[in-house]
Amino acid sequence: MLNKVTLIGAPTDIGAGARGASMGPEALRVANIGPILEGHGLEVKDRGNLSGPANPWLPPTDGYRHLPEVAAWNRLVHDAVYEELSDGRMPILLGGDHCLGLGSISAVARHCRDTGKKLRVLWLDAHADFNTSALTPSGNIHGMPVACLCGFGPRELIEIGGQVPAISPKWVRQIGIRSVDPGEKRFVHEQGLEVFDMRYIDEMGMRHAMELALATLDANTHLHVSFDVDFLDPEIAPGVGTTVPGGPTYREAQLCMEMIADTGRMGSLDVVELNPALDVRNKTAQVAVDLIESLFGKSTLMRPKV
Ligand code: 5AB
Ligand code: MN
Ligand code: MN
Ligand code: MN
Repeated sequence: MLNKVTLIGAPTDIGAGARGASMGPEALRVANIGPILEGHGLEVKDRGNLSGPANPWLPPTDGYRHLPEVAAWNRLVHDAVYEELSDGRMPILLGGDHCLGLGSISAVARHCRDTGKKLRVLWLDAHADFNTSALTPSGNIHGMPVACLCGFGPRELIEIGGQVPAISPKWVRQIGIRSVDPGEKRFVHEQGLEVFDMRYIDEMGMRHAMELALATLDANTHLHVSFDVDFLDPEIAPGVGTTVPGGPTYREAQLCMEMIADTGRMGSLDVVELNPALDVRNKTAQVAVDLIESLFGKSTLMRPKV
């Protein structure tokens, strides 16, 4: 794993259905993300925040809300993430809502094409984010990034990384899913996304789900982790715009992160959908930072002798 990381703030809620994710980057900094990562031996650079268009808070047109602004933010994210990867650093995108996964992952895919690496995307989320303008119940583009990355979306969103589609559905593993819209569900099956939903995690356990989700990684794999904070159960993470009950507990989420760390293959990370306006004393930001520590190898790892 790279030991140089770069924090990239993208303070926007342009793709979301609730205002407030624009305050996410600062809440993560207030929860000490930088110094805590430094405490794990990483060299941390904070590039500060990107500056994109304001949120005009308009209703959707033709199935998309704020399409030009979403495209503008994602171009900024793409360029920053691509630059850091080219510099041999691991970008950590501090969102911002999840529409930004589009810019981030299209840059990662481009970097993988440049370097001949195999890409795997781990999507930690309550939602599949596989809507299109025809399927979406809301028009909110934070519910569409995976579909856009796979080539299903408007030109200005699918072409950001230079190649359409940016990724194949076969490269994606989704964990923690428990809220999928009816048309979206059909489309997920049709495109063959690999989904480990909460029922699967209940029945088989987080350990088994993660073993399968990480099974095809090899020495040449770049693993991108897209961490939508609403992945977590709202009991521990109330500070998100779209809470869905029945998510992973603190321990299940820790195990998930520890198993990712054990692979040593994580090359980039998004932390998105944190909404400080809905949080309680910044506790969701703190939980997110705790989990990020585990992603970077914090673990007690003490085993009984018997
Ligand atoms: B998130 C919903 N499926 O499309 C839609 O938080 C919710 O990035 C999307 O996962 C949630 O509006 C997007 C109902
Ligand atoms: Mn999401
Ligand atoms: Mn979500
Ligand atoms: Mn959300």
